[in-house]
Amino acid sequence: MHALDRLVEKSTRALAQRTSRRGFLGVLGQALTGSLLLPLLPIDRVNRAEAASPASPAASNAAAAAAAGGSQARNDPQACEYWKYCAIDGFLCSCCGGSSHSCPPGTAASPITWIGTCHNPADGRDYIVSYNDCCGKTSCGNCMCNRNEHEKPMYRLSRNNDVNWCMANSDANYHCSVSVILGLAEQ
Ligand code: ABN
Repeated sequence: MHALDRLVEKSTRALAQRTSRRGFLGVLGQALTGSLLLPLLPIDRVNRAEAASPASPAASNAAAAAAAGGSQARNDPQACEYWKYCAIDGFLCSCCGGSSHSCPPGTAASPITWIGTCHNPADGRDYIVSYNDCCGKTSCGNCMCNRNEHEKPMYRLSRNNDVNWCMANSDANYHCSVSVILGLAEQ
């Protein structure tokens, strides 16, 4: 017989002599009883319950404040979440001495632009928005905002914002970006 077979047989016999069938069944029974009782042990489920329904006033106040903050930002021309900025990419001119739709003094709007369609939560309508870069000064550096809703890849240039649209200006230095409403988007 192969030496390995002999070794396995010997150790199996030694194990069988050392353990009784009753002892084995006892250990098996203990293990089964333990695993059946495990789910009955007290477990702290408070966090999961709170996540499912924020019953505490503090939790619901925090949720309401976050929602209010979000809607406030959608109406703030200096916030990236402002509704008209849905496809903007650049420094907000409203943080650079201009407004959401007008270039700061000393800069000129690019005559070529990219466009987007943004939803106005105030009246529930969609608007076509032109994004113009303001040119003629070095980068403003304030309120960088990059949103890409409905943006198209580079082969649809007029729907892409990753372009310096100051390229057609006599001074092609990019300063900041504005968003100008062109009209209602027809369905
Ligand atoms: N259209 C904003 C912009 C300007 C310069 C470089 C990339 C994007």
